[in-house]
Amino acid sequence: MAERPAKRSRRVRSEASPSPDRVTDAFKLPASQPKPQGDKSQGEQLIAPRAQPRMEQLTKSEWFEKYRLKELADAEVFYKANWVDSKTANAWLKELNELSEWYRPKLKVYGRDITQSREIAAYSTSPILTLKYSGHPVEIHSPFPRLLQEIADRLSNEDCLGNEVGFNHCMLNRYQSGAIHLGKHHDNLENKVIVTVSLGAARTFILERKKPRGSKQATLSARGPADTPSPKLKSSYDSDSQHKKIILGNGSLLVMQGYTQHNYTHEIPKERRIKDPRISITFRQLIN
Ligand SMILES: O=C(O)CCC(=O)C(=O)O
Repeated sequence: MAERPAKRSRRVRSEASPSPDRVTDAFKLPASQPKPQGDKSQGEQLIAPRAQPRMEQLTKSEWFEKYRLKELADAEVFYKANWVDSKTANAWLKELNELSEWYRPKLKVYGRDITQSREIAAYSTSPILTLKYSGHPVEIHSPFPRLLQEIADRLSNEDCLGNEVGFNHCMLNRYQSGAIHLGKHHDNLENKVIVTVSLGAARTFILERKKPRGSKQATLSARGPADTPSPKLKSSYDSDSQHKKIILGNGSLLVMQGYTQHNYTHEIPKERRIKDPRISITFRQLIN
């Protein structure tokens, strides 16, 4: 099936990825929200709703010292291989494959609907969260399935990212083989932290520095996340910091935060020699 051409325009947009262009508030339950009914199968016992996650950025020094890709200027990207062992990763892959919510999202390209080659399944912690992807509403299911909640809890454990780094949205991407790719894009700039857990076939992930308008040595103007000031970032435009290939292995963890989405695009290129499937679990923090 046709995929959106990666170089259609000089301006890289987030359309290749299911980034939201409208998000309604998922975190504050409105006054009209019905009280959760809970599981009444055992007497009148009600299950308390899960507390909404805290959604801060990763600040743990261990991650900055051990896992940060320091060569990427003006970005905070962390990579931890073997976050879980291959047995666990394979079991997760098998279970997620069986979810019933997989579908192929559509993109609008030059006014025409194009069905993407990869499949997605999307979940949120709150049923009132909505988002659109290239003009199409994303099919979001709520709450997280048990396994995804378990993985989110592991991420927010003190032994991992820490309990202030929580997530209210999760998108799965399924690449049936290396012929399936995801074009160059950046994610919605309001995502403060994006975490990718990779399961199955190892795939290449390319981060590429966005070219500032005008001269190569120009100062790159970047807007910060919604709740931070908007500094002018000096672009250190040397070759090392422009381009980075990472092989996302089975059971690995990739974290992007800070100004990464402002300054870099990312993509999963085609690798036709790869015949096995891969699922990526991307946890995000959606904010208005
Ligand atoms: O599959 C991946 O690792 C990349 C996913 C991605 O770039 C995205 O969801 O925006």
